[in-house]
Amino acid sequence: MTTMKRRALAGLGGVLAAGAGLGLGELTAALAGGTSPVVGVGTQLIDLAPGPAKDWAVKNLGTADKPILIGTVLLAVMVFAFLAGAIGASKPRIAVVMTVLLGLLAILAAATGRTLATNGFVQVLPGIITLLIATIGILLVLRALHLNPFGGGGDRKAFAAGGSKPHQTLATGSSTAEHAAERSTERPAEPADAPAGFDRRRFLGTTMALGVAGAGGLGASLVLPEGVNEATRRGIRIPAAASRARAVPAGVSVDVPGVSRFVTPNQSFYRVDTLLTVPKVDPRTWELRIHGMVDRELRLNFADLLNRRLIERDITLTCVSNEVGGPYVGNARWIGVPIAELLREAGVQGGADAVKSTSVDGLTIGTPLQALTDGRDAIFALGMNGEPLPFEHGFPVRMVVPGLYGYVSATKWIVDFEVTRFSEFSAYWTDRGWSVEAPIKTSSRIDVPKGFARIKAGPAVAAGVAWAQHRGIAKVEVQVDNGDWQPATLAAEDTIDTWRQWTFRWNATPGNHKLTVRATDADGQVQTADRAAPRPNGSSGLHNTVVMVE
Ligand SMILES: Nc1nc2c(c(=O)[nH]1)N[C@H]1C(S)=C(S)[C@@H](COP(=O)(O)O)O[C@H]1N2
Ligand SMILES: [Mo]
Repeated sequence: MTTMKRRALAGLGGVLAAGAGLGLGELTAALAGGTSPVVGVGTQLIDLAPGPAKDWAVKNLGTADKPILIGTVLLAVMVFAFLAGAIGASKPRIAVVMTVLLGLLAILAAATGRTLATNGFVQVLPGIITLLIATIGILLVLRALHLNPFGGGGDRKAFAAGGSKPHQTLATGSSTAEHAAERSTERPAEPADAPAGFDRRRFLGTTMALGVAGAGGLGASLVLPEGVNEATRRGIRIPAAASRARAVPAGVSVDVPGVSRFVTPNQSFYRVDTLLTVPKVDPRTWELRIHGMVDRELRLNFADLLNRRLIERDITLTCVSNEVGGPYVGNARWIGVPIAELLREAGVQGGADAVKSTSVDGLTIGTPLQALTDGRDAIFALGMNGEPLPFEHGFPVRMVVPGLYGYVSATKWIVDFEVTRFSEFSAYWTDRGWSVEAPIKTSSRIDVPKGFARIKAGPAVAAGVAWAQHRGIAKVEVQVDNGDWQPATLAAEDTIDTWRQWTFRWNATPGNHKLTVRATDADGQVQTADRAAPRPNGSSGLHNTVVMVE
């Protein structure tokens, strides 16, 4: 057998050994909980990634960033494992060391990553299984290739299992013509110090077993139901709110095709989070702990929340990462428990100015205490648009606070709520260069016409949305080319916490025209034309669109 072929086989063996480790590691994670090796490493990459890299991914990959990251991690592991095996064909000890390193990486990611609400050992168990299985796997592969990683300087010596004639002992029962041919052709062809022989039957058996373990483990981990399922979620009945949202006024939606729907359907509601897999938290075991600088610590389960006074409100959510004209804004009808009432029950102590909330995956968000107690409708939301929260949007419970960007207020999958001081902690995003406090900036967007749309000359209509949550929109104006600012027609206002639609009728003359929009909030603040990137506290600048009039 040629050295090349031998390296290729060893490389393949390395891949299958790592694959078996990963597959059974994933299965352990699915069965016992703990950090999945692939997701654990991927999540660490997200958390360690420099801010600009993350911004780039959010902007250019959107929700595909997650599958792409998982695929990249898997590919990198497989390339590394192949190299480990291939190098092992001449230096078997290195193959073992590299494989152990892979396993250690999974354990390290689990041990240092954001902690789930499980105990420490369970957390790293999938990583340990990965390390053990992958290491045993590579040892078996090397053995089938008659390579001995333990043989001191004689790395290339065959395993001496059962005597000084390893080939005969290892190849028991394989006295087929094939094997004889293999032996007789390869022996003379290889240099004197080449590894002695190759046990084809054992190699096949080993690699097949590893392949089955890897694929089986991975497959089973994917089909095993995790946490609670969709039927359970849909089965939850949220009682009618004691305080209903007021009926949405008739005129909130302008009748122009292409304008965002006033209520964003859950399926098309934007989604921003740092998770590779959506948590499926079981509401039967879920608990929220309210503690810190309070007189009485509160522990509430899901039923406790369902039994409290519920309020229902329309609130428009916005992500700080939204670029001028961007899509990360959506409006929904939320139902839940007023946060202020629970804070009153707990008794907030003097000196506190913040709440640090934590989600089930360990992500932290810092919110000014004032925004939770100043009378606005900050809620622990249980429902969104008439159904229990979708898993992607924080099931079973999330925070919603009118007027603040999501990263400082909208904790999904919340499990912990600690009254504290901003000086006592730094939250996940603040550690990554985003501002500690971030009220939503007054903004507006042109939905129609789309950029570079072709329209007919004559009477034309532009339309879109504007938002300045918790202040309200007072005015929207449109500028054609460099002309005067002209008032747009505002649709009816639902509440000051929701976005507002607008239309603008103009007489389109042939040629290219630029339409620019700006909003003024109810405090009289005119949306600034100064361009700012989303970091550190939200984009600013005016949205414009160019139309081609024919
Ligand atoms: N647990 C958790 N909550 C989170 C986030 C997150 O990454 N993890 N992202 C926040 C951000 S940046 C925003 S804009 C909103 C988005 O909520 P949505 O995905 O339901 O639209 O959730 C917030 N809550
Ligand atoms: Mo966000």
